[in-house]
Amino acid sequence: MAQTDRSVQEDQTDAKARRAGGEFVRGVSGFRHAIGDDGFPAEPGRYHLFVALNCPWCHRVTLARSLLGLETSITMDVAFPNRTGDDDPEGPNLWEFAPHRIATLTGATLPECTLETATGRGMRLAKDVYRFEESEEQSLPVLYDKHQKRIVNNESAEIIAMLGHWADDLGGNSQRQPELFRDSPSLQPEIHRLNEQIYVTINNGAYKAGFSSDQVVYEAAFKAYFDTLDDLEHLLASDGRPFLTGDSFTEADLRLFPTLYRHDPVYYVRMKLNGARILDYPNLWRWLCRVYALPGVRDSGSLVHCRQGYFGRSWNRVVPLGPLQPMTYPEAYDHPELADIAKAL
Ligand SMILES: N[C@@H](CCC(=O)N[C@@H](CS)C(=O)NCC(=O)O)C(=O)O
Repeated sequence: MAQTDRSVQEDQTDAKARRAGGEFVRGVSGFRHAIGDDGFPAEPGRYHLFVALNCPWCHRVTLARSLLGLETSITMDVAFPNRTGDDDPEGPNLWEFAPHRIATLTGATLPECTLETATGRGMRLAKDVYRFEESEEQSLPVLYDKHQKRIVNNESAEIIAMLGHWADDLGGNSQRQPELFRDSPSLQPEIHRLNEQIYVTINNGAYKAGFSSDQVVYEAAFKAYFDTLDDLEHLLASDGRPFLTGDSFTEADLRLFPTLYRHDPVYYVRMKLNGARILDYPNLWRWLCRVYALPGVRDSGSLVHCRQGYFGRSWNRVVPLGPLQPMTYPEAYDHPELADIAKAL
């Protein structure tokens, strides 16, 4: 069996038994074509993304799209943050393109949500896009070819690498983030090491803590999550580097951001990761504010969608209002100095 790249996906060994034992085990994405392969040339205006803004894997992809200046040449549809309920004729837990739906958090529709605009069939569900290719899958993100009306790939780790590699051919501007996906040999080993640690203990680790129904699994995931936050805090503190591998923003930073962006306002409560706030890690907090200030990052995500999505269904649709101290989020991400205040307290 091929060796699992643990920076991309979860090891599936005994997955069935582990799930039965209460462990959350993430499945593997089935569509793994690549731009540049036969039939998928790198052309501006040809590709489309299906995403949900509460999904951290989708956030990787919207970040890469914005940071690489691909907002116009790669179109995008946004699903409603709460998936279908038990009353849906197609069943529960399905991503729906339904801009008319009302968010309980705001009492209004969400302006970012769209209908499905790429297949030419106005499909209601992401599952319908898969079903058109006789697939039972239903996850987001999806990279779609509007010319062939086909799914290219549904693995975020591979989608962001493709957007990085073909940014200029796709009509973007790779010079906006010169070190992003530039494969500089000197940085690659450290980027890969960080990607694997961050995927296993932070990106997927948060779900293992929040979605597992076994205390031992939860506690192991909780410990691994905060051990890695400690490691990263020390890494940044070691020489005051602005980004994880040094002076440049790289893929390792891009992969860490979606989880830390969700930690204080969502995961602290929803994933039971209440060991500390990111605000309690002065260097990680300043890193989070630094990345948030990069051109294209602020608009690549939405905490309204995150809060509505993560609390919408399993929490009786009642969305917690906090945190309010030291200030509301995401406004707090414009204030790197808050870390010093938090430390002084
Ligand atoms: N390995 C995939 C994971 C994608 C994923 O699990 N997405 C979630 C949303 S956060 C999803 O759509 N889950 C629904 C499902 O798989 O049924 C990636 O990174 O793209």
